[in-house]
Amino acid sequence: MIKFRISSRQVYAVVGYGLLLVFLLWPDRFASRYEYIDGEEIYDQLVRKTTKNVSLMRNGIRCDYSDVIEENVYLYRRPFTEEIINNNVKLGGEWYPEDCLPSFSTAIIIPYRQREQQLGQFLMYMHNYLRRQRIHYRVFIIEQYDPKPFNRAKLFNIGALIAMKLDYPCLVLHDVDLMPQNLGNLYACSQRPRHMCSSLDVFRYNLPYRGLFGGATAIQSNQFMKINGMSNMFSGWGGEDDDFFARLKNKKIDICRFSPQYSRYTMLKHRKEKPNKDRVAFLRNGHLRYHSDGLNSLVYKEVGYRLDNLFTHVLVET
Ligand code: UD2
Ligand code: MN
Repeated sequence: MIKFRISSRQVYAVVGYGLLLVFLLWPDRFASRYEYIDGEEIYDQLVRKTTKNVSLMRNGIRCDYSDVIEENVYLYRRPFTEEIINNNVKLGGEWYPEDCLPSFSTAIIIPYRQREQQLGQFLMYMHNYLRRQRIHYRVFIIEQYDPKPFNRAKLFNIGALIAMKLDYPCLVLHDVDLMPQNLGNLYACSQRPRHMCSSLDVFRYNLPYRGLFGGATAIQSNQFMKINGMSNMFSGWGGEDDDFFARLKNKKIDICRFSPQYSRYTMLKHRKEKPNKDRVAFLRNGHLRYHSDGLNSLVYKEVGYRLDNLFTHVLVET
């Protein structure tokens, strides 16, 4: 009889390689499962609402969105990623279809500072993408002008106020480095606030945790008002998205997601920003400030407002 002796090192190696194999062959093994809205239900979940000036237009038939949703075309490819096709975008980055009446008006709000190359790529692709969706939209770039730590949530509050003054019923709060890959992910608000990028390449197309509400979200303006917007106090990287989610939960507003085929995004490469070391503490006691920290306490200085060719450029000191 031959006796095998297995050392503990070998055991560790086998377990280790085993886990690695599971990780490689079964990528979503450890992902968070989540409920989602399937393709066929998407249209019924959307809130059909436009700005007044668009609803006063009388140019005939309503736009049809069924092909956009059903076909869910993969668009993140050339030429759409490389050049603006038939540029008929209005000054300030606004567009609506001329041959039908759109059902949705969406303000796309981008917090921004020193990501020039990403901004160029974003504008190019997104104007191709959004026009194909036949919605009415306008892109707002809210740029932090001061050198203080970057304050993503505060920039969203500023953008939301500006968009709401212009009567936009739906806000899409969007990172500059995220590109939606499939066309069926309509940039319109669902009844419940929506986490749009639940299937992201840098997370291996998985949702890391159910409460993740960062990246790209769609929320009705009145819902954003109801939660007093986002906190102005998270400066630097992290936490502000979780606080946003907690604010919704506090008002018993449930969120939703579209199915993964509709929620695929790619994130452009960048180095990781320095995390805010107070983020966990701020998050933990955030509930004490929901009423006093947000839209109703927003203080900032507008140092520029310009209608650029592809976007409305708001320059602010935070
Ligand atoms: C994650 C979240 C993001 C946000 C962040 C924490 C996802 C997919 N992304 O992204 O939504 O919650 O963590 O704050 O869940 N920005 C600039 N200039 C800067 C820094 C940031 O323009 O110097 C803007 C830009 O739009 C960028 C966004 O802020 O996309 C988020 O910053 P990030 O991309 O560095 O954060 P990331 O990828 O870790
Ligand atoms: Mn990023």
